[in-house]
Amino acid sequence: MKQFDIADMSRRNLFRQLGAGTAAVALSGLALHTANAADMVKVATGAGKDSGRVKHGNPVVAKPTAIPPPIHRSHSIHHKIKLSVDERYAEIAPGAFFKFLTFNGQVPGPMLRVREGDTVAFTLENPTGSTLMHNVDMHAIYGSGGGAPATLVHPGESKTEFFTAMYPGAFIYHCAVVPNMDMHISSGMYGMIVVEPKHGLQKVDREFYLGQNEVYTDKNFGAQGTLQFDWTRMIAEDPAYVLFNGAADALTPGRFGAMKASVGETIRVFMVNGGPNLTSSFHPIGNVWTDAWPQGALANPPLHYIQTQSVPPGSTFVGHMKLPVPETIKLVDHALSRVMRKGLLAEIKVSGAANQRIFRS
Ligand SMILES: [Cu+2]
Repeated sequence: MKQFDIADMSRRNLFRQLGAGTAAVALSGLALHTANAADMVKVATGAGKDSGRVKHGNPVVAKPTAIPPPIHRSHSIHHKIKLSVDERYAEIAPGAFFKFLTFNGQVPGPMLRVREGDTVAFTLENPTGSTLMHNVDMHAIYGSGGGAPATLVHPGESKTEFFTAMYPGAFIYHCAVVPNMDMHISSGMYGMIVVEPKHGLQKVDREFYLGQNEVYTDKNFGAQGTLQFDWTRMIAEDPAYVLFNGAADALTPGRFGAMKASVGETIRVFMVNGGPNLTSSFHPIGNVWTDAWPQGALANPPLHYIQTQSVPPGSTFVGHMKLPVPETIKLVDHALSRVMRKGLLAEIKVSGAANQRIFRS
């Protein structure tokens, strides 16, 4: 672990040397997902041919605790759910800006939560200020393209589809616009819909929501300024960034804040891998997945004490962790070059009394 920490610090030092020390943003700032007038600053130069129409906005980092609560109903209900496209330039790393394509201005897009048997009227809205067409393929749906054709919206359009959540599990939703769905997902257009089984989920003390995706930019990790999407690098599956929640080291104390929990609690982590191309080897450093549902397959009994779980692009993972001792758990993709050199890190700070029987140094 020591080596990991040392190397991690040197990467942070790189940020500092690059003048990024002022980039830390308080976690409370994450609530400001919606652009306001101050965000509507036009990009002056070097941001691509459509830059004049795309706003410069707040960070796209989704707050990992801003998710719907667990469902305790024993009957079905009808939901009206709307997602809005939000294209914006935002910081991908301190001092580096990228044109994100998002649902509701956050990466991953909002976690949606329904119960098996619920019905949904789902609307995708694409504001007039957008530059591109978008849609949503939701893996929780029986129907053509997971609803992608039914929700294809040009800028200024809004479309609604109806579906019944027929089967339980945690599923990805993502933009699937032809032919550039890979670029749209890489730029942030994915999220998770949880269809809880009729009997509900096991009670836990806290829940967290993470999304992993890789971003193909023309300049490498650490470069400053405006980064352009790099199609050649995407075809080669050679991303400059691999990220949790849309920014380098997003969920760490020096950036948008670590997740927090207490000794004695059990927590649930929902993770969606947008990809578009890389499989994640999802691992909690300093802990283990006590209960693990690969593929977010909540209809099945969990596996136990899983160290590292493959999460393919276009899929999800749900896992529980027990927290018997105080520690900082680093959530990583165990393809560790992505952690050390491409920005992928999320931390959970576990506070409380030590248990010398379980661990002491
Ligand atoms: Cu799209």
